Amino acid sequence: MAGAGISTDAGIPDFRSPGTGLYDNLQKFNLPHPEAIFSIDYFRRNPKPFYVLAKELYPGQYVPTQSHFFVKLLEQKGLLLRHYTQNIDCLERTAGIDPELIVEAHGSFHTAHCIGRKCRQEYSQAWVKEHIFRDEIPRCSSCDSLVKPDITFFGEGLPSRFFELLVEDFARCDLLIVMGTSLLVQPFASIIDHVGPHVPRLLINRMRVGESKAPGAGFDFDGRFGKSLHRDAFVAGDSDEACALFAGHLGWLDELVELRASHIAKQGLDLAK
Ligand code: CNA
Repeated sequence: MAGAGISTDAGIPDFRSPGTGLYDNLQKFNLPHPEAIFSIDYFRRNPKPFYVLAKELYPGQYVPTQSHFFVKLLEQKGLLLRHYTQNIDCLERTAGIDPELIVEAHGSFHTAHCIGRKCRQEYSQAWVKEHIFRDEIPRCSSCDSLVKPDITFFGEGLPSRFFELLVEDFARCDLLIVMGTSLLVQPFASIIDHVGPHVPRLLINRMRVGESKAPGAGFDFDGRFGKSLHRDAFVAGDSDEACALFAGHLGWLDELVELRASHIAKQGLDLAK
């Protein structure tokens, strides 16, 4: 399970990191509150701030991080059951992870729809992108309502794929890795409790998050609710460093470094620039 923290080293700000997170840097939009930029009610009234931000963060301008390629490596080793991400930056797809193995729990820029209540016409990513980069608000050619990328805003339901795969996947999971998320957004945050009671859970994050307030609800790193249930571990720090550390212990470090390097070479990118 992943969140915005696995993409910060690619240069995409997360929401809640103090100082660098998006929520501390939205003053120019004059919003009633920071979450408004991703709220469906506010978007219907004033879509411009979202589209300005979408242009800045648009997928395709960033290189996946070591953390994304660690997940790709798990796939190559036949160890990845599924990658549940809250991210909308499409960097998992860019890293070459099989889309069948990805659940984009908060949607993505990959498709878009008219938000007219009766219309719901689908639009391609390319069509929406053209508008965004011309600083135009995309509007439906049939009903003139706003067209919005299929990312899940506050006030909207999660994609059906999330609920369809969740039950079976989490019942089959034998190690849950959670990286780069504050675990504050529901229902995503609570699914850590859907794995079996003895399945080890590893949190890799800059800070401890998602901790138990009651037995069986959240991480219990210190065994507060009984040593027999002590199956949670926390690695503090950057997810890229932690992924490199684990890859090293597993004897995969060269493969991990090579995966990212060959992606960069294939794309003809020069990261020194
Ligand atoms: P968040 O609430 O901003 O939390 C991010 C967490 O990651 C924090 O606890 C940070 O301490 C931690 N963190 C930041 N950088 C690193 C790093 N390099 N290594 C390890 N930990 C790090 O973001 P969440 O994902 O928890 O919140 C869910 C929202 C954020 C979803 O709805 C996303 O769509 C949304 N979002 C996505 C992106 C993206 O697609 N890249 C960017 C910003 C926000």
